[in-house]
Amino acid sequence: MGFLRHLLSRYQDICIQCHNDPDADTLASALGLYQYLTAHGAKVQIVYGGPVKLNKFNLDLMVRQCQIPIRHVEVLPPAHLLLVVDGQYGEGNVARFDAPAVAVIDHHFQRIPDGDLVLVRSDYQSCATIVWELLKEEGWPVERDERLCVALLYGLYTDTASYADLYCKPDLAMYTSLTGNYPLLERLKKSCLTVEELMITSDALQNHYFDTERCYAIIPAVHCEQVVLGILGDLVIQVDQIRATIAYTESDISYQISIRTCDESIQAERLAAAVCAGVGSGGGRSGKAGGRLFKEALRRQYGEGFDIFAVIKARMDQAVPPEAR
Ligand SMILES: [Mn+2]
Repeated sequence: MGFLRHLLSRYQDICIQCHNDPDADTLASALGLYQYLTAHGAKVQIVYGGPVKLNKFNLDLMVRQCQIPIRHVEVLPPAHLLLVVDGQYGEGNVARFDAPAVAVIDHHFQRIPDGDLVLVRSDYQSCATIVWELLKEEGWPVERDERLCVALLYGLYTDTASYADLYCKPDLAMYTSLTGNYPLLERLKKSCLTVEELMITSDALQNHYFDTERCYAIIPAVHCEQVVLGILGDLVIQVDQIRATIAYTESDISYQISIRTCDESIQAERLAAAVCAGVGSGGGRSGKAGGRLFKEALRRQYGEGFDIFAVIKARMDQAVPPEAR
């Protein structure tokens, strides 16, 4: 029996919880599950908690146009099952609510014990892709619903730096399967940066490090979304002497990275894999790559007070050969 059928066979009153400060991926995942579960007779609500209320232009537009019935709560409404999406129960970015039963669908590093209500695929680049696979498994015709297609694609888009860092097979499969001509998606894609993120971008450019021997750049960005890292990399890789860039930012349990290369002696996906080796995962294709370095793994390897810049620099020095002149 598929995961969703299994949920439905046990629970008919379900509260879907998005992670705090919801992003497009958690919203898309919630919508997909909401549609399927309500269509099969369950009573379903979508909520999120935490101090920050949805206020970004693009997410507001997504919520309205894709009709995602999400609301902010301080107290969990009564439900038989709490279903956490794009995050894990008990994690810092998921407001903790007491619930009679908890299920989790997520694509981050697994920090909770396995269970028959837990589905964590850490190698997936977006939670939307996991939901898409679950819906397909139940024969749900995702592609017939434009709102849902747009939501799922936008979740993937924002979690993979505008698809640029897209490398994982299942994520690519969803991309190929759902891609179409959606005016709403085009509008959403061109609304990824907030004014604040524009400032983060300019700060990050200001603070870049340029290695003159190996001709690569490291671009540290204040907490931002993957899409911002991609924009930074796409810009800095165009600097004449630079052969590779790595932009990174801190999120709650990991560091996100985005890599660009333009020299055939340095392959982006190999560089991402080398930078993430043993402490996370990364991959990519044709000059673009992304990945994550998990803090817990970094602490194990480098000690409590590790310096992320030094770690990344050491790994870049190892992986990027000096330029042959
Ligand atoms: Mn996600």
